[in-house]
Amino acid sequence: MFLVKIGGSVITNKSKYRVFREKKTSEIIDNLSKTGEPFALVHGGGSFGHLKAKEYSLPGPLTKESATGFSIVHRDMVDLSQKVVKIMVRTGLNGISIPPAFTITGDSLRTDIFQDYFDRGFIPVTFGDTYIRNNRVEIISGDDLVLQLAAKLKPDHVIFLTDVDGIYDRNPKKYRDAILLRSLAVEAKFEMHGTDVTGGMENKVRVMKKISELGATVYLLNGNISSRLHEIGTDRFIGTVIK
Ligand code: ATP
Ligand code: IP8
Repeated sequence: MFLVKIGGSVITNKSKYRVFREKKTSEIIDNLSKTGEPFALVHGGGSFGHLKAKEYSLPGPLTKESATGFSIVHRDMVDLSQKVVKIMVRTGLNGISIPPAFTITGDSLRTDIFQDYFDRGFIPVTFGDTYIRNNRVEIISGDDLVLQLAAKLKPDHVIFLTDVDGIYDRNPKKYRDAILLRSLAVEAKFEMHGTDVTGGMENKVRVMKKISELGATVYLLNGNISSRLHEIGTDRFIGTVIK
């Protein structure tokens, strides 16, 4: 099976509040469906998550102000997730969105719910979200959820889709001579989008390495060119692979 994280950098315009990229998202869902592989889906927040989280200083202590931020970010993320599920259903895929805020105990997702739906032929969908822990409003990134789900669902392939061709030796958006790393043999430098609250590419690479230690092959490729999903495992594949 595939476990796929669709980055917020692909399904939203990260700089403009709540701008959804419906066409790009449809192409991804369509290409995933055409691989014929069963899959589970996680998506990121992009401009539905990070902008308001930053505005309300989340994560942080639970206050009147941060509680408002909690409700806004959670509402926007549920909304984004339903937009994704709507496309899935239109494509003939039985998606079900499972919000982490309902299913997190401590910092751990109730992954058995995902397994149950998957075993019955549904496609579980989850997303980076806000949740309450002790007296704090926390944020869990989609990347960290992929790690928790990978431990439970034991996918053969874990796929991260972002708006760049793979992991580079430094930020390709800033350095035009950045080199695409086909594997992770050399050290790379990472920078975050200014509005990110969950650690950007650096946290993603940390998570990818941990997932590969679980035994899955992990890929990072460009979700804006999602036809590349069909080239996974072939010589034509463009992206980064961690085994
Ligand atoms: P979200 O958290 O909203 O789901 P995402 O998962 O799509 O987002 P980002 O966290 O935005 O992905 O990471 C992708 C960005 O990482 C790219 O747009 C790129 O500019 C940036 N980046 C920084 N350093 C690197 C690097 N060394 N290699 C590749 N990308 C990098
Ligand atoms: O975009 C964080 O998830 P990510 C989502 O996968 C929020 O890092 C709510 C900011």
